[in-house]
Formats: sequence, C-alpha cells, structure tokens
Amino acid sequence: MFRNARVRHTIGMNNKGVRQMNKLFFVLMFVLSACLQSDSDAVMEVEVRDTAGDSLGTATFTEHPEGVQIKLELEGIPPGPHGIHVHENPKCDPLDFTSAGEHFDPGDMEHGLMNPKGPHLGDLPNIEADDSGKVDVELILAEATLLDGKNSITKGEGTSLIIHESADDGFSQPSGNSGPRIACGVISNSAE
Ligand SMILES: [Cu+2]
Ligand SMILES: [Zn+2]
Repeated sequence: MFRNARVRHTIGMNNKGVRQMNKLFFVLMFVLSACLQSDSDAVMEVEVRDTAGDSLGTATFTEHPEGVQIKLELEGIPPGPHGIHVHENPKCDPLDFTSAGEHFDPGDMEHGLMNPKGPHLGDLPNIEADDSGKVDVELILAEATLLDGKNSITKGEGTSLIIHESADDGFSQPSGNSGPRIACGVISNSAE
C-alpha cells in the first residue's frame, strides 16, 4: 500500500512538472510567433501613378531599425535626378497632386537633408532614373515607423509618396526647389 501510494505520488509530481513545462513552452511559442508575425505584417506595397493616373510601378514599405525602408521599382520616370518626399495627406488627386499637401513634418522642422534646422521627417535623398526611365533603389526614411508611434507614416488616414520633376537641393524652402509633382502614391492602411 505504502509503496503504491508513493509511486502514484511520484508520477503525479512528474505529470504536474511536465504540464508546467508544456505551458511555459506554449507561452514562449506564442510570444515568439507574435513577434515574427508583427515583423512580417509590417510590409506595405503602394502603387505609384503619374499625373494621368497610369501606374509607374510600386513602392514597398517595411519597418527597418533606422526607420522605414522604401523599395522603389518604377518605370517611365524622366531620366535624371528627382526629389522625393513623404507628404502629409493620403490624397493623390490629378493633375498636380497638390492634394497631398506639404511634407510630412510631425516634428515641426524646416525642409532639407542639408538644412541645420531640418529635415522634415518626410524628406528623402534624391532618386535617379536611368536612361530607360527605370528606378530600382532602396531608401531609408530615417526615424519614421510604418505602424506605431508619433512618427508613423500610416497614422490616422495616412500620408503619400511624391516624386518631383527636378532634384531636391536639400535646402530651399519649402520643397528643395524640386518643381512640379510628377508621381504620387497613397500610403495608408485603408488604401484602395
Ligand atoms: Cu515633395
Ligand atoms: Zn521637406
């Protein structure tokens, strides 16, 4: 009797220990999968269109340790350098895209990556279209986030990505003397 009771007791302890280990394991797996999921979720593909509304390709946004990475795969851009910025409104109304508003600037800064009083959060280095009009490049929108936080480019209704006719000089107000807006894409969680 005594021996049997002891055996049962021992088995009971083991089962309890195993159950606790299992529980811990599942909690860890849940946390791990939640982390992995939120990483892979944080990708946004944005269609970029010209002033006639025709697609020029895509801009793919992903979270990056230094900000938001923007991968551009575009065709039909006039060869040469172009200013490119994240603008404050998620609106790409033809024909001039003024609906996109000013540069995204939650920190109330001046324009320009070379301006000591800048830059706007939405300021980006110029892109270059090759002789065939293609752009294939990855940019970093420094200190921005894709989803959460005060520097999120999808906060509220979202923002937009604008490409200009000319290069951004990195200094002139309010838009680096980069000329008319030639392409636009809406950056929004509820986009099209
Ligand atoms: Cu702009
Ligand atoms: Zn700016």
